[in-house]
Amino acid sequence: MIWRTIVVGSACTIAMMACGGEPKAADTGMAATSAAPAATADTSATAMAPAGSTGAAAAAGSAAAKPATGKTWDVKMQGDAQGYRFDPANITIKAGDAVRWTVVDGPPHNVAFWADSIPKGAEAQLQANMPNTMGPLSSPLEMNPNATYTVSFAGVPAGTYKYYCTPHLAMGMKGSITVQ
Ligand SMILES: [Cu+2]
Repeated sequence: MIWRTIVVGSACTIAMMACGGEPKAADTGMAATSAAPAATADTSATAMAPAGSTGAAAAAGSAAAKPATGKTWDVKMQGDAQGYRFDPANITIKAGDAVRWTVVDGPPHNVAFWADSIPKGAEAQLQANMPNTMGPLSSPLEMNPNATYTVSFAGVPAGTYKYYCTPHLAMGMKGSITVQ
């Protein structure tokens, strides 16, 4: 009786879709597997972050960081009653500008670009322009209010660079930078 209550309760809490949707999804093994990445993203997301970029990451080692030559744009990293978000989420900058992300509340936050969303040929230089990455195109986790992370967009192709916060991707914390 007690055991049954716990199993049903946790499956509904962690994976509400499974409870409301198809009966077959109630299998506890499936529920645990699908729920785990989102629920524990802050510890396990590093390994799963940008898919399919192993080869490009190796090539990234050949690029040297290029410092910004233009303006620095500020983006806040927030998590409060209104949700987890980058503010502003979408910005347009010029080649050679930099973007500086600042933790306002709700850390840990980070900045991780989808390798398959950025312009062709951008990956090696972008990787080189990202300090202290914890994975391909993935910044370290910023733990403290007022912590900043700055990326130069010098030497990278024009186009749109989509990114997300690894711990809060499941909560919709995403943004984009369009380089003109
Ligand atoms: Cu975040």
